[in-house]
Amino acid sequence: MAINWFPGHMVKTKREIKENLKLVDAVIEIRDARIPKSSANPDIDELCKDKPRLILLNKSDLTDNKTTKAWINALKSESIRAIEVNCLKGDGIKNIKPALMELLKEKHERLKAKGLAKIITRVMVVGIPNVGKSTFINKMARNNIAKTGDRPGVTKNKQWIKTAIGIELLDTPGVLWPKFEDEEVALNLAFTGAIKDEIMDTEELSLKLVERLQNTNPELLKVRYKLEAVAEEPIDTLNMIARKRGAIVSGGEIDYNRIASIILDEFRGGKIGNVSLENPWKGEEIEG
Ligand SMILES: Nc1nc2c(ncn2[C@@H]2O[C@H](COP(=O)(O)OP(=O)(O)OP(=O)(O)O)[C@@H](O)[C@H]2O)c(=O)[nH]1
Ligand SMILES: [Mg+2]
Repeated sequence: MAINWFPGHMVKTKREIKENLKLVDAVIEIRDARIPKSSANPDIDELCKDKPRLILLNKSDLTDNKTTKAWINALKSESIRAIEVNCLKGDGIKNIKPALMELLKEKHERLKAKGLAKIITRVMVVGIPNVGKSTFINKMARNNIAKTGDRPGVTKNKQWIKTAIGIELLDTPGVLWPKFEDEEVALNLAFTGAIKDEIMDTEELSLKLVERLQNTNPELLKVRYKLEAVAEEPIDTLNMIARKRGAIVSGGEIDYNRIASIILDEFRGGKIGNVSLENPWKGEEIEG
């Protein structure tokens, strides 16, 4: 499935991230907890490699909890500091300041030794589109300042926001990278809403999602769409779902466009259930 994901404004955002890094003490990178690996932008890695960085696995309310915990531990074993959060509700938010202060401890001690008291900590918030960067900032600011939306590309310009805990945050537009090596990564990004639906074949995407879910979480599909069983072929499962939901045009044909948006919306909104699309166990699944 061909996905053209790299609009020109992302080049500009990358340039701005690079310029603004000089102004900040640390970076908070937000990833989607359903896809901690696919939502890790290698360009952000490269750009931010010299700054203390805290990773937030956001939308943890939509994942399988055990898998998210395993991701946090897997990242920890690579010396990457990560925290799971739900920025809509605020779960996990209170752990952010202590983690940041820990990351900046040496810097603060150096400043103190020079007799300089650093009061304000400036942090740039980065990540791929639609992961919840602006929602996070609004939660920290305790009032809704940054514009948010259930689609990628809502934040168009950078903006500084003050918080009540001595941290200033810089919101940035979401960025992807120019080349996905792996179709699985591209699909994960598309399933979770990081890529604009307008530039994709959503009918094909919904079929790929049904295929994925019937392999990994068939029970969830069965329960959500009241199916007795999933079919062997994903297209047959999709057809059954469409009939159950009445996504039919006159003459009894399936309305693939309509069922595609139903399935994608319900998946993205967590209505199909809590699904982690990636796990940190390389190769073998861990049961139990
Ligand atoms: N379920 C759930 N939804 C969330 C969470 N955080 C954000 N969202 C939703 O995700 C969508 C995107 O949020 P934004 O804050 O606009 O994302 P963004 O990263 O700023 O997006 P761009 O500016 O487009 O790059 C919105 O519909 C939010 O309500 C969360 O923790 N859980
Ligand atoms: Mg935003």
